[in-house]
Amino acid sequence: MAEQNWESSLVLIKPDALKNSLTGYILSRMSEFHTGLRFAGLKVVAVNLALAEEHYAEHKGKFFYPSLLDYIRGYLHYPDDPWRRRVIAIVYQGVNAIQNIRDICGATNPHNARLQRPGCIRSLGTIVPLYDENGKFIGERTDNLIHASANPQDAEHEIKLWFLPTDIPPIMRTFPTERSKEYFYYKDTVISPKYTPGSYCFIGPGDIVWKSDMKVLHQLLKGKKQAYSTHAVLAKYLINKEIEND
Ligand code: 3AN
Repeated sequence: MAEQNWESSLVLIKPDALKNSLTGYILSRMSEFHTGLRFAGLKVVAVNLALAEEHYAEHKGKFFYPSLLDYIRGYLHYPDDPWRRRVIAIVYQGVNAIQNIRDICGATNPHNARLQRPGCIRSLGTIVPLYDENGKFIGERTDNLIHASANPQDAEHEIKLWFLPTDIPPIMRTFPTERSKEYFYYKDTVISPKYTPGSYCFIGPGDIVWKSDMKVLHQLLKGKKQAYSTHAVLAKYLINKEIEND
């Protein structure tokens, strides 16, 4: 029998799913009644550039990377409706949540999803040809409706990328947190412990933060090499704020 692991997973209902009115269908397919999965966090996110770049960092440099950023940010499906450019981000928890959700989603490429697992969510997706500026075909974009974490390491990284600890009820937080003793300000891509005119305070004393983020912020202030990028910490603090990095 497969090992029974209690896991968290990040699911993103992407702009093409919203455009095709598949949100209710996806939530129903994932519902606790059908899958045993529980919501731990859920929010509507206008995806800022830092968040998109961090989320898809592993694909940087590939031919489809620029279109991937435009896709998750809603520019491709809502070129004329900025207010519709958003995704629904969900943290699910449950036994073997990661693989269970991946099975419901199906393969990355919607054609393969259709062949391998008819009826999976991504079988409803599509692929779109991509051309360079000279009109030469360079490959295909996979509009696959939904993102789901691939493994426990990615799930932890992605949940901490999209969610503040306080977006998740205390009893459901599965990663260590700590209370900040300091202020952290942000202005023009620079993080500082001191206020300067026009800067934005994103963490204050008493705020609950991911422990691993606090470590990165301290490494940053001491000028040390960081465990991961500053944007991976900052991006979630910019979500749905008017201060964005683009
Ligand atoms: P998955 O979302 O199944 O975990 P990843 O993480 O490898 O797949 O890819 C992230 C996203 O990048 C996919 N959801 C898809 O939109 C896009 N993508 C991945 N591989 C390709 C590819 N070969 N061609 C075009 N787009 C791709």
